[in-house]
Amino acid sequence: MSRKKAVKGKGGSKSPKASPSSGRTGKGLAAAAAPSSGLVYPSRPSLSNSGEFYDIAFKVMLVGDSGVGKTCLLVRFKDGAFLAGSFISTVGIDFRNKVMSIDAVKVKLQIWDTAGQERFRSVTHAYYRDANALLLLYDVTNKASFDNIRAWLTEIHEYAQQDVVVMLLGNKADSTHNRVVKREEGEKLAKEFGVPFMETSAKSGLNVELAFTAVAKELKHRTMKEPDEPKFQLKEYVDKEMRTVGCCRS
Ligand SMILES: Nc1nc2c(ncn2[C@@H]2O[C@H](COP(=O)(O)OP(=O)(O)O)[C@@H](O)[C@H]2O)c(=O)[nH]1
Ligand SMILES: [Mg+2]
Repeated sequence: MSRKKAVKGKGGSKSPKASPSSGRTGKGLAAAAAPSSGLVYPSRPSLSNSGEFYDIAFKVMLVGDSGVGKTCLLVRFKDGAFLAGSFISTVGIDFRNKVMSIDAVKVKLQIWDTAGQERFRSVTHAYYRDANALLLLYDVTNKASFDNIRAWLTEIHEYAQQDVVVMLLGNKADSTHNRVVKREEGEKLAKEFGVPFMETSAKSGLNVELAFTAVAKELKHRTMKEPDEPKFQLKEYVDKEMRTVGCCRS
């Protein structure tokens, strides 16, 4: 298998390749064109000398109401840091690349963040169309963000690819005093829509790595599954690996 080189995502800067259809939505949504197979290849790998090699690549999008912690989740996953304060919510970043090793295969996740468009739920349909996976977030301290999940799921079902991997994340699980959405409510909603669910915290790091690893594993297995290999069970994997708040995972 020949390895490709990842072009490093630069927050708030140029995208690797602006697709004509998404140009009108602002640079934050200018997406790299994805071949119909779902794999994404950097258009100009020679641009970066510092990128890592990878075998397969996928686009992951973060969606959910403004303020739920999408940008913080991405920064935590990519840089291992937590950004406190409100300035980040208006800024947003466009995408970050991260190469993960999944069963000896280098999987590049190109993770897209919205740049504030979600305030008006005007995330464009082009944004969904190219996604191989969507992480849908609500904030456990904000009931409205939870109630809006149904509307987000409706959008997703309408505009995303049929086989898109969707995972529901209840973020800010560290905020025990301000919590208004019970974990069981998240579980129930996820079950209703048949999507895997976990609570996360961009602040403490709870389940952040797991959420992205689970998505990478699912996408890798779908793409590279041997005929006699059993199907990867995403939900079972998540349920087994997940740790609850107050426990041990970071
Ligand atoms: N306590 C806590 N605060 C968080 C967490 N994630 C994000 N925040 C805060 O929530 C606010 C909005 O986060 P941001 O990432 O900008 O949300 P976005 O609009 O969905 O991108 C910021 O003040 C963050 O510091 C978390 O896991 N726990
Ligand atoms: Mg943001």
